[in-house]
Amino acid sequence: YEQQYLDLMARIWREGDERVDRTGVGTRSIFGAQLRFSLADNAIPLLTTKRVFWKAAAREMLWFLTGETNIRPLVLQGVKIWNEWPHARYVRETGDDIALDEFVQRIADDESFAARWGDLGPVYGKQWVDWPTYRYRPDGLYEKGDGIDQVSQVIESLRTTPGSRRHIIEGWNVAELDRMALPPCHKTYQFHVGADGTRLNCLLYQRSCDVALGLPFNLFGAALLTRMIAQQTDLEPGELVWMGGDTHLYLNHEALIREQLEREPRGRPTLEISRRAPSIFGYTIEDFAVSGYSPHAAIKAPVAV
Ligand code: THF
Repeated sequence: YEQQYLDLMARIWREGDERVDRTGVGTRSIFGAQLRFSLADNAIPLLTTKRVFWKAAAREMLWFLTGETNIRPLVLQGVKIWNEWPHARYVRETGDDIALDEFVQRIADDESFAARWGDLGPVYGKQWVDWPTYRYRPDGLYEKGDGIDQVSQVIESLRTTPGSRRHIIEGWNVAELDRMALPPCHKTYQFHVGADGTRLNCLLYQRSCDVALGLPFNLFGAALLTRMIAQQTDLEPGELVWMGGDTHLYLNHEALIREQLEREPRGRPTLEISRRAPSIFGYTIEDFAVSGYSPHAAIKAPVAV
């Protein structure tokens, strides 16, 4: 299964078009890519050709499910993957050229500082469980309606109308993109019950994908979400299909890419979920265990902001 990832990485590096991207770092990119992973028998798409900090990816997924958009809960759990964006905004808006580590420490120590500077805007979690709605009044103006919990709705629709083709969690709220620190990359999750009615499949559409740093996290996260939803809906895990739009490698990840492509995959890790939580919102990190994971060493690389 991992070979698909390595083949994609090799192909982008070999054939991708070089372009200057939003971050100014530069990428090689292809447009349109697909990967497929079986989730049967607890199989999990977790790369072994470098150590992936799957607990950080799991904590990020649990954080999405809380509806939270402030990085503080992640910071307090030692998850660093979202720190760069609030830091960049702080430096830009205040002119205070504080170091990243120091900024993150302040987010941890000072709740009101975190409230002011730690928020990413209405990103994933907010849209997933509290998509804003508007009610039109007779006078033609509109007022705020109740938020939509897409996650609960998908679980309900999987239970009541499994054959539906509308089991979708959408992050791309057009009206709110301009208030997000970053518009969603993994923007659409579609769930699907296989023809025999017992298996839950997931298709993730990602509009923009950092193959070296982000994709390993995104694949694990999507697989974990599918596993939790399968458990909540009494379905067996089926398949994860991943589709990428602009699928790229950053030019400054060259050393990582060369190193990783020389390594051989090591076995097939599995993910066990130790208990069925009372609802999709009731899982904790202690409920998840990965077995059979003895990866090659982690490879450090800078994230493009
Ligand atoms: N922006 C860019 N340029 N790449 C991304 O992958 C990305 N994301 C999220 C939002 N914007 C993005 C953030 N997710 C790492 C992993 C996931 C991220 C961001 C960074 C990362 O640096 N991983 C390292 C270290 C992990 C750690 O310290 O815990 C790694 O080696 O995996 C894609 O959703």
